[in-house]
Amino acid sequence: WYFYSKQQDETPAWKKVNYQNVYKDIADLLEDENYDDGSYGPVFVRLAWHASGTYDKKTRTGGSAGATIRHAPESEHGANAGLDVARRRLEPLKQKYRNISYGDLYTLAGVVGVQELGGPTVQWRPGRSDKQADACTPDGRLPDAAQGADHVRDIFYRMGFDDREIAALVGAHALGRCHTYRSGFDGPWNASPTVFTNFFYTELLENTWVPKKWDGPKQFVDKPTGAFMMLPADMAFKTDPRFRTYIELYARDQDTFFNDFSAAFAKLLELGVKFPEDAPTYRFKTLD
Ligand code: HIF
Repeated sequence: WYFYSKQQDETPAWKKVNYQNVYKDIADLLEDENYDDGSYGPVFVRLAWHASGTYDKKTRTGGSAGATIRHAPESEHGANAGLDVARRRLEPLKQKYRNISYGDLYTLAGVVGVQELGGPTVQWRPGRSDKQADACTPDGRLPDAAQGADHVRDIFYRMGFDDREIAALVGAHALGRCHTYRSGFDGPWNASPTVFTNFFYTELLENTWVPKKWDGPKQFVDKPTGAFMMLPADMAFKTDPRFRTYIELYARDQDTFFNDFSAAFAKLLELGVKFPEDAPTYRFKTLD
């Protein structure tokens, strides 16, 4: 009996979780007709990305491993405004699956968001372990939407991405919208913000984008409808010649976009994580 109980105690927490069940439970949390465009998927994708995108390859700090995004001061960083909504939505699952780490829960929620909204399968591994507030990253590691191509490159090169990967990631702005009470910007990027498509690229290339006339921060709207938006940082992908090559590729070839996005997003969620050697790689089935 002693031997048996000792064995049990030594099973690492991450091994005691059925991740396909967690996937299903997160998927069941997505739909809510009273929230935004009817789905928490987009804000889960943003949570997973902001939890991960603090990584700095030189100092090997940041990334999703510690889930420091849930602690102040990181939770209060301007770039993270509104993500408390996503964390609160997921909290009951942390209570239900006591052995899951927040880092695994938040990144898995991003995978669910992408897949359940019609995007590609994203490979994912468990085994992140949470850290306390003293591991919070400094403000300024996430991109500033008011800036252009140089800034976007500085931020994503720091994480270890190249131009093609950055251009593939930005297609996620087909999902969701900007909220004046979160970022100050306003509106969705296209007409189907709860479906994962390559419309970010097609809209960016096919529309004429003009500065929005308003008191808010500088952003662009499509002419003539004004229904859709682009951030100054999004516009950089159209004007920068090296980014633009990939934007044109992904606009005409949705399969290549899906493949490249899947790889780049999986890489993002793993930045800085030291996985246990026996952590399996999951390819989750989507719900029907
Ligand atoms: Fe976003 N992003 N992002 N983003 N983002 C916003 C919303 C979403 C940037 C700025 C913003 C990526 C890159 C960049 C999503 C996913 C990803 C908002 C609006 C801003 C300002 C927040 C709000 O007001 O609610 C910048 C400057 C980026 C560098 C180019 C990633 C590639 C596109 C890495 C990525 O995956 C998603 C999803 C949303 C929508 C959230 C929602 O609540 O609907």
